Amino acid sequence: MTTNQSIDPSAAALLPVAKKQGISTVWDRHKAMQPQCGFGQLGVCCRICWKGPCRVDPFGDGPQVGICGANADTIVARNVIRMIAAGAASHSEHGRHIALALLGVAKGELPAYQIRDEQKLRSVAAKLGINSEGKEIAAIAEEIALASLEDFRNQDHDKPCNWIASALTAKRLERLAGLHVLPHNIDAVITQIMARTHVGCDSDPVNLILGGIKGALADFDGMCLATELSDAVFGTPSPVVTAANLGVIKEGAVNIAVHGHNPLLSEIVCDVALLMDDEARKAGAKDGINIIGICCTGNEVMVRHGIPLATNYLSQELALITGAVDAMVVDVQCIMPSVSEIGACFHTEIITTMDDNKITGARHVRFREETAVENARQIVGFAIDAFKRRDPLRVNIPDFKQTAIVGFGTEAIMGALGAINAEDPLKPLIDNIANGNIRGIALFAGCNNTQVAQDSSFVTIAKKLAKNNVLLLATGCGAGSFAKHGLMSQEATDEYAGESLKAVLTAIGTAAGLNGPLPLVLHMGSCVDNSRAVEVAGAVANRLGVDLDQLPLVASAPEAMSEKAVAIGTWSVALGIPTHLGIMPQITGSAMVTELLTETAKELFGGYFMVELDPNQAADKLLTVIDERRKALGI
Ligand code: XCC
Repeated sequence: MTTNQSIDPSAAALLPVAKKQGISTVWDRHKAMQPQCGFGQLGVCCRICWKGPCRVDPFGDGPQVGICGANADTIVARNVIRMIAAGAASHSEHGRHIALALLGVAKGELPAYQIRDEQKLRSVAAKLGINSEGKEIAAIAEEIALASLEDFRNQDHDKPCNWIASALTAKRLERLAGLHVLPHNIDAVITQIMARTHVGCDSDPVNLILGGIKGALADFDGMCLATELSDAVFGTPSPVVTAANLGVIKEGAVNIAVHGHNPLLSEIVCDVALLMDDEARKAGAKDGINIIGICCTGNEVMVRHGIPLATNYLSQELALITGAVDAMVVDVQCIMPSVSEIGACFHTEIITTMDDNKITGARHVRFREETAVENARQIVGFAIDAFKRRDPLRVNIPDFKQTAIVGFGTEAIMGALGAINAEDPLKPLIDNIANGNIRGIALFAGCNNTQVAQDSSFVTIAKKLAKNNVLLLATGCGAGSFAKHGLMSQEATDEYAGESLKAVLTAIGTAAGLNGPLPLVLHMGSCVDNSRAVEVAGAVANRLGVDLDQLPLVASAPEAMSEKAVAIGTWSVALGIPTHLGIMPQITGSAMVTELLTETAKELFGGYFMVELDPNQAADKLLTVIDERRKALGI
């Protein structure tokens, strides 16, 4: 293992174990894949029809157009917007699943679930313009579920989706409407992207990219509803102290890893694990059942219930190589197919649960909301049985874990600020931005990628920004990186925050009853929870009477990998946020598309992509952008 692979100490401890046991990991496969296809890296390989594959010669010597006549600009634009469509489909399908579950709860058909946060439900109703006065909770829930599902059904092209219309500033909505990129129906917009990129359809790269931006905004809509409805059903996050990294696995417990994205399953597994704890103890597990999280399912249960996070995307296989995970139960997205093979090298049950997400070699328990408790009991039962087969001689749990204070959703941030000024919670934040104590705000999102040493770019950029008094927010596997490396602790604030940022975080944290500062990085949740950051930013913008593209706010996805990250980055740009990528996006085979997304976007949306692979320089560039914005605001 070299630091080229990961800076996570658990990886350093476990990769030699994997090697010794002849188990290949994502890093081995990355190495075996070299050199990677240059045409693919540039985005100039077209596989959209069977006359192809075609690829344009980037050096100008060979063919400059595909067999149908599509040039590099068209090919690159088509490829990237299909990625956006897939990302939007993933988040929105997750959102639809939650909306349908909320409808089931409202109708009394799903006894395993309740509305855990009625206040949130009412505030969601208000946001969507639903009058909840004098209505029963179930009736309000039904109206909200139907209004959410309307975002998948509306056929009026001039009527934007309900959630996006409720989430953005009036100025932003007007700007997006003017560019004809406001989505009216998530499903329709995704379908349009697939249709317009079919052979012989849209070949104008600008028109294609605008279609992609509409798809990215549909992605945003799906994320907003997934987040807000999940809060109503499972509870709104509030600060909780927990831990992260593979040291959260307990030798004496039945360890069940929940992995994927959708909390509908993991929430019930957590509930049922409590009920079956005795059974685990009877099977010899002196510490009962220990639920641990991976990827965004991990983030969901971490921010709501303080369930410890075992790891983020790139080291999901290493959790299995500890030899102490008895079951890995997965729902959807970001689950490496390799886990079933590695699970089979140990006693570990890999359990898939969703009809549209099976893995060859894994056990499948068909999860249904109607039978959620029964399904979860079966899953926990498999884990307990597996525990009995665990080989103690093969257990290698790295002794690394860090304390993490997590659970900073919009309400928690407003609550903490409200402890300083109850009448006007935004005032302390705005005052401290205006006087420069907080130089700006950076939202970290996105995955890990084998092209970067795992977590290294996140950690390097965050430390530099914090030193320069930038307030840090994080979601997804970015949040996982910070939690694992101890940056979501009060000690990290003391150690890494610049003086003025430290003073602000200390004042807020102390007033909010944390007995010290807020953590250096605020964990807002999973990837769909990026919508929470937009909510806070929108409130600040509204209060200042400006739009999102005027705020000293930046986003960074330094280790991005998935199609979902492409969609998120693109809506971030469309909302006016300068968005850093630390991975070379697969678009550079077209100078035109590259310019559109990094330059022209600035004029159209105020936001734009900035690509910088070196994390130190990326931090400097983000600081420059923050300062530009401050200057324009006259602060
Ligand atoms: Fe997946 Fe959300 Fe990326 Fe992590 S950050 S690798 S998308 S789990 Ni979403």
